Amino acid sequence: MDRAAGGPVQGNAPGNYAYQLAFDLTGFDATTAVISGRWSSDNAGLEVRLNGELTGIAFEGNFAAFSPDFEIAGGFVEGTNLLEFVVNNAGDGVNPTGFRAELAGSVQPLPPPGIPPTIARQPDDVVAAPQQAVTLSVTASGSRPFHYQWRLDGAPLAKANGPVFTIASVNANWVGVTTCWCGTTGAPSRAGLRR
Ligand SMILES: [Ca+2]
Repeated sequence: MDRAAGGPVQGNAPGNYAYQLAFDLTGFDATTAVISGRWSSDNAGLEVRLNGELTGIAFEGNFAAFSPDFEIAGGFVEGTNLLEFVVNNAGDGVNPTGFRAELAGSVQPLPPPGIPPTIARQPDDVVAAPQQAVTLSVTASGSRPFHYQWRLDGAPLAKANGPVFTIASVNANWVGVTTCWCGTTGAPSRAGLRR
C-alpha cells in the first residue's frame, strides 16, 4: 500500500469504483426489508445505490473513521437485489484506495397462502398542474401473487396493472383520478387492488 524503498507506487488508478453486494430475497417479503450500517472509504464515498436507485447516502471518506449510521428501508425487490457503494479514488496517479462497511439486515418471510391481499400503504395525495407527470403507487400485503388494477371512477384502466401507475401528462380526462387520490383516507382503496 505504500511506496517501497525505491519501488513503484502501489494501489489503483484514480477514478470511481462500485463495491457491489448482491443478495436474494426470494421467499421473503421485500417490502419489510431493512439494511442498516456504517461505512468509510478512501477517498470520498460518492453514493450508495440500491437496485440502481440513489439512496441519498454519501460520506466524505475518512478511512480511519466510520460514517454515522444509515438505514435503507425501501427500494428492495423480491428476487435478486444489488447494493452498490460508489467510491472515488482521488489523485492524478496510482494510489491506494479502500472500502469498509459494517452491515446488518432484516426481512420478514412471505405470508403463508390464504391471506387476502390488502393495501398496506395507500397512494399519496397528489395535486397536479395540467401536463404534469403524476406517479401513484401502493404497497400491498397478503399472500402472493398480487393482481393490480388501477381504475378511473370505477372503470379499469388499460396497462395499469402494477403497484406503480404513472400518468405522463395530466389533463381534464384524469380529474376523476385526481379527485380520488385527493379524497378521504379510505377513498383510494376503491381503486387499488383486486384478486
Ligand atoms: Ca486514494
